[in-house]
Amino acid sequence: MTVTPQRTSAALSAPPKADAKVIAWVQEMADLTRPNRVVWCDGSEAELHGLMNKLVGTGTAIKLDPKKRPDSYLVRSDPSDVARVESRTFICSEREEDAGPTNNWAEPARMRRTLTDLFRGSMEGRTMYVVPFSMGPVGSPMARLGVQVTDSPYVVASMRTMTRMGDAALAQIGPDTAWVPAAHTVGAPLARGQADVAWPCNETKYICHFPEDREIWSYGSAYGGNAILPKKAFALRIASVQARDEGWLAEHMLLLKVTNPRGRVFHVAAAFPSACGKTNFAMLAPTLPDWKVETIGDDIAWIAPGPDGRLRAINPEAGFFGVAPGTGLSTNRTAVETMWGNTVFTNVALTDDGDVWWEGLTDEAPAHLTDWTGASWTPDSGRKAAHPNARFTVAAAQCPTISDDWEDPAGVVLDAIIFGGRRATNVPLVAQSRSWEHGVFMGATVSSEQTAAAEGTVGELRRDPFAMLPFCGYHMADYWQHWLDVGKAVTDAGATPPAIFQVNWFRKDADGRFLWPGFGENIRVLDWILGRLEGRADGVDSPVGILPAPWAINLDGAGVTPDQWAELLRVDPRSHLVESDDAARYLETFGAKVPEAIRRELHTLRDRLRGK
Ligand code: GTP
Ligand code: SPV
Ligand code: MN
Repeated sequence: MTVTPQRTSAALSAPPKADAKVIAWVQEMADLTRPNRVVWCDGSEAELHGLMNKLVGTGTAIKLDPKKRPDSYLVRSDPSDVARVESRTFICSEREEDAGPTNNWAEPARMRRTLTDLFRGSMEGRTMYVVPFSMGPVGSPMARLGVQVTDSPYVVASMRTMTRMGDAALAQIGPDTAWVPAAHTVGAPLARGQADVAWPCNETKYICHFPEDREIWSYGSAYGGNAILPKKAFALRIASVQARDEGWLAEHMLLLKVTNPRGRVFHVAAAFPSACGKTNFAMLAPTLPDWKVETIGDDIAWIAPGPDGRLRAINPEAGFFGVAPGTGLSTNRTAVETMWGNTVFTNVALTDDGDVWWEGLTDEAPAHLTDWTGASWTPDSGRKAAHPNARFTVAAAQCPTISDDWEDPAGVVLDAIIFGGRRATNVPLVAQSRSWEHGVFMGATVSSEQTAAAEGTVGELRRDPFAMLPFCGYHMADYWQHWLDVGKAVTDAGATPPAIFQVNWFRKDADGRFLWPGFGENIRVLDWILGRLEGRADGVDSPVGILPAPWAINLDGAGVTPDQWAELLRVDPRSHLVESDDAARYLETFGAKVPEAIRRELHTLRDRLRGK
C-alpha cells in the first residue's frame, strides 16, 4: 500500500473496468477529503465480513452470540445521531421557488462553498470507501445507478444490505451512463495517533441535494436516512425530480402482492409516513382464512407506466431498514423471522446472553439488559431499553414472505394505492376516493402525528402529503400536479389507473386505546379494498369518500364491538369542517401552484360537509 500524505490515487486501486468519469470524481473527492487510502467495494461477502470485523475492532459493533443469531451485530450510535435531521436537510435547486415551501432551500453555489470547506481534509486518518450501487434489479430498465464515497464502514455495510452494490453495479456504468455522485463523510478527521471513537460524527450536519446536477452531499451523520444516500436522498429526493422530468413516480411506499381465497392476485402500494406501518403492512400475516400476502418492498416504490399504459412498480431497494420497537411475534412475526441472522441492529438493547431485545419484541421484558446507550437496565428503571427509532438492517431475500416477483425487472402492475397516517381522531379506518383527482387530494392533505424517525416532537400533528413531506425533492404543489398528470397519461393511454384509498389504523377511544386491532387484522380492510375493485364489496357515500357499508367488512373474530366499529367509521361533519379549514390554510401556503383540481376537491368536500 502506498500512502502519500498529499494525494491518494483513486485510479491506482480502481477496478480495471471502472469508468473514467467515476475514477475522476473519486479522485476529486479524495483530493478534497484526503483519506489515508481509497478502497473500491466489490460487494462480496468476504468484503462484508471484513467490514464487520473492523467495526467490532473499533468498538462500533458487538457480535451477537452466533448460536442465537448468526453473523449478526449490535451497533450503538452516538446518542445525538439517532434519526433523520430534517432541519439540516436542504434542496439546493437553482431557484428557491423550485424547492417549495416544505423544503429548506439553500443557494447552490453558496452551499457548494460551505460543503467544500467542510469536506476539506474531513477523511484524514480514515479510509474512503467507493460504493457503486444500483437502485432496482441490476440491468432493469427501471433501475438507476449511483456511486457513494463514504468514510463510514457502518454505512458501507448497510449499503451492502440495502442496495445492489459493488462490481455488478460498477459494470453498468459506461461513458454515457447517467449516475448520481453521492459524497458522504462523518466529518471526524483523525490526527496522526489520535484514538477513534465508536461512532464518529459531527455536531454540524448537512444533508444536501442538488436536483439539477443530480448530486448529493452529506456531512456529519452516520444515521441511516442521513448517510445511506441511495435510500432517501437518492431514491426519493433526487429520483422524484428525475421522475417528474421523465413521467414516472418515486414514492415513500411499500409494495405487496395479495392473493384472495379465489386465487386472484393483486398488487398494492401504500404510502404511510415514517414509522406509521409500512413494514408491518408489507409483511401482513392475514387473520382471515385462505388469504395470502407476500412482500415486495417496505419503504420505497418507483412507479412508471408500462407498455400497456398501466402503472408498474419496483422496489428499488434490496433490504429493510425497519423500526425495531413494536415489532414482535404477535404483531409482525414475519419481520422477526426475517432477522434470524445476518442482521445489523442499531440502538436496540443487548441481553445478558448476547442477543437483542426491544420494547414489543416479547410481552415481558428480560429481568436485566444493557440498554441502547450501554447502561445497565431493569424493567423498573423507568426508561426505554431500546431507542424508539432503533432499527434492524436485513436483506429482503431473507424475508419468508418475499414475493416471487419482487425482483421482476419490469415491475408489477398496480391495482390499488393506499394513503395513510397516524390519527388518533377524526380520520375513518378506510375510505375510497371517488376519482384519481379525489385520491390525489386525499394524498395531498394527509396529516399524521410525528414519530421518532426524525428529530422533532413526537405526537405533534403535521401535514405529511403522500408521506413525502421530508422526501419530495421539488415544490410540493408541482408534485401534486405531476400526480394528476400521471393519472391522466394512464387514462389517455386507454388504461385504468389504480384505485386510491385512505386508511387510518391509529384511531383511539376516549381512554386512549387503539380502536382497531391492526397488524394481521388489517387484511379485513384489504379484503374490502380489493372487493371494491372486484365489485363485490358495498360502500356508502360520505363527504370524505366511499366508506364500507356497515355489513361490508368481515368482523368475525376481530374482537371489535359494534360501538368501536361505529366510532372507527364515524365522520363528524363539524370536526371535518374544522379540519378542512386547516387544509385550506395549508393549501394557501403553496400559493398559485396549487392545482385547480385540488382546489376543486377541497371545495366539493366543504360543500358536502355543510350538507350542500
Ligand atoms: P419507516 O421505516 O420509518 O418509513 O416506517 P414504516 O412505515 O415502515 O413503519 P413500521 O411498519 O416500522 O411501523 C412503525 C410502528 O407502527 C411500529 O412500532 C409498529 O408496531 C406500529 N404499527 C404498525 N402497524 C400497526 C397497526 O396496524 N396498528 C398499530 N396500532 N400499530 C402499528
Ligand atoms: C424513514 O424515516 O422514513 C425511514 C428510515 O424509512 S430512514 O432511512 O432513516 O429515512
Ligand atoms: Mn421510510
